[in-house]
Amino acid sequence: MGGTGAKQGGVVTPAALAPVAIMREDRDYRGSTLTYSAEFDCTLTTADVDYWVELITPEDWNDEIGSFIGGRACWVSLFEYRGWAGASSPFMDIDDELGVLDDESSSIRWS
Ligand SMILES: [Ca+2]
Ligand SMILES: [Ca+2]
Ligand SMILES: [Ca+2]
Repeated sequence: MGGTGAKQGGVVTPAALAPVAIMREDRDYRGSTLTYSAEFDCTLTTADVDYWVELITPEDWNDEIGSFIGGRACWVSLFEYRGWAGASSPFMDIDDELGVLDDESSSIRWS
């Protein structure tokens, strides 16, 4: 497992299909948007990983996310470093303020 992808066959790419998350540059859903989309809904359990991004790109979005809104029944977990390392947030479907991960998130998992 690595890079950008999905167990279910959909590929997580910005601005395609239906959103699994809309990232916002600033807290309270403000600022620029970065949309991740996929072909399938996430599975109901959060014991698996349905989609993932090993390193947030483009580079100006790394250490920039301030809030997000999930979609496709997906919950989102953010990580401080690339490769899902460092501090992380629990799976959440929406978050208006990321706390210690504000401007620090570098990788993502969806479930
Ligand atoms: Ca920011
Ligand atoms: Ca980081
Ligand atoms: Ca799941």
